[in-house]
Order: sequence, then structure tokens, then C-alpha cells
Amino acid sequence: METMLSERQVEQFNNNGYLILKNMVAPAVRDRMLSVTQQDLRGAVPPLEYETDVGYPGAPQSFDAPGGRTARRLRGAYDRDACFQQWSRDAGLVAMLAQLFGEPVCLSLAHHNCIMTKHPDFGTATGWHRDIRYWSFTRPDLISVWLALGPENVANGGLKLIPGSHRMDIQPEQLDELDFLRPDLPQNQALFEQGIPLELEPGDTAFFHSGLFHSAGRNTTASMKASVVFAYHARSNMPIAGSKSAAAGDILLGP
Ligand SMILES: O=C(O)CCC(=O)C(=O)O
Repeated sequence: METMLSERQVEQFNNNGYLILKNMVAPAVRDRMLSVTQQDLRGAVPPLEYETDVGYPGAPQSFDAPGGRTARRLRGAYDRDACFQQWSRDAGLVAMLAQLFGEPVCLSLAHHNCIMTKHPDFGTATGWHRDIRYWSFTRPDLISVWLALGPENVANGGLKLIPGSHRMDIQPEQLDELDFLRPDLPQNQALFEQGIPLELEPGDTAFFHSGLFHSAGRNTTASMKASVVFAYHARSNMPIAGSKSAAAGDILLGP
């Protein structure tokens, strides 16, 4: 199997639950991705998820309220444009993921497969969660690949991560009914203090384990933030039959 990551990078991913890879996408590809994103936002090209649909604290109460049509995600990125499909299947990316999984890789079309947008004013913060809450797989070991199309930082609602939290034993009572860490519990507040901001430059990519706790703030700048997000799993770790994860489908990428 081709090895693209150093031993140290593999160790970092295993220990911390995430890995940042700089400058993975050329400016021309990012520009194309951004222009498709802007065009699809202008045309409200479905499938779209709005802040109103998700209803996190501070989200517009209805589609007719101010900001009621603020997009949270352009879903179905894989079928939106060849630029997203090519990135999701990029040979270098797949080789790195195969190295981390230790076996051939599949792309899951469930949940992520999207361009996440965070708009000034009406884009909402996201509480501390593990991405595994989105899926049903044999093992809770997926990897989300987050590609920054522009700069990402605390000011524009970038992610915060708790290093090593993919290995933490979290009790069910620490989570609310949607599997977010409850902010009212002192033991969770101690965890939040371990959170570190993820600073990304355009074209940087963060790989993170589906058990890693992360959160994101609001966008306090004047510009929208956009990130392309796909999720992958090992070939031996398939979705549970009858689940939404299984219904969405998977694509075997190899190698
Ligand atoms: O950008 C955000 O608000 C958080 C996104 C996120 O963590 C997710 O969709 O899992």
C-alpha cells in the first residue's frame, strides 16, 4: 500500500484524533469549488439544509423570519459538480486514508458529503459533539475530511477540537438527547477547557476521527466561510443494514 503520511503523522492522528494537512488543493480548484458554492447558494439549488431546519440556539424561527433562508449546508456535494467528486476521490487523499485505516477505503454518502457554510449574522454555533452521532456503522471509526475553501479561525466560526477525546470514555449522562456534551455539567466544562481552535488557511485539510469532540462558533466577520466535508470508512466497516447510513450508499475507492 502506498504510504503518503509519515509515521509521525499516523501517530499524531492515532493519539490526537486529528491531523492537519496543509495546502492540499490548488488555488484554481478552490476557486472553482467556491464559485459553484456561490452559484448554488444564489440559486438555492437543492438539496440544501437551512439554519432554520437545524434550529440550533439563535437560528431563525421560520423561513419567513429575518435570515430564515440562511443555508447551513449544500448537501449532496458529490453530485453537485465534478470538482467535488474529483476531490473526494483524489488518489493522494485516498492513499492517506488507506494508511490510517490500514485497508481499502470507502466514501460514505451519508450526512457529510456537503459544503458547510457559515454566514455572518444568521450562521449558528454548534455544540460539542462527535460526528459518529450522524451514522450507524459496525465500528464507530470513520474519518471526516474537512477542506477549508477560505481561512478558518475563531473569528469566522472555525472548529475547536478536544485533542485525544476520540479515546475518552464519556458517560451517557454527559450527553443531551442529541448527543451534544451538556454545557451545564462541571465535568464537561473541564473538557471544554481542553478545546483548541483549528486555524486553517485556504486549501488546508483537517482529518478527524468520528469520535473526536469538536464544536464551532458563530461567524463574527463580514464574509461567509465555506468548507467541503466528506466522510470515509474502512471497507471492513460497513453501515448497519436498514440504517440511514446504509440507505445513502458508499463508494469503494480502493486502493
Ligand atoms: O461549522 C459548524 O458549525 C460545525 C460543523 C460540524 O462540526 C459538523 O457538521 O459536524
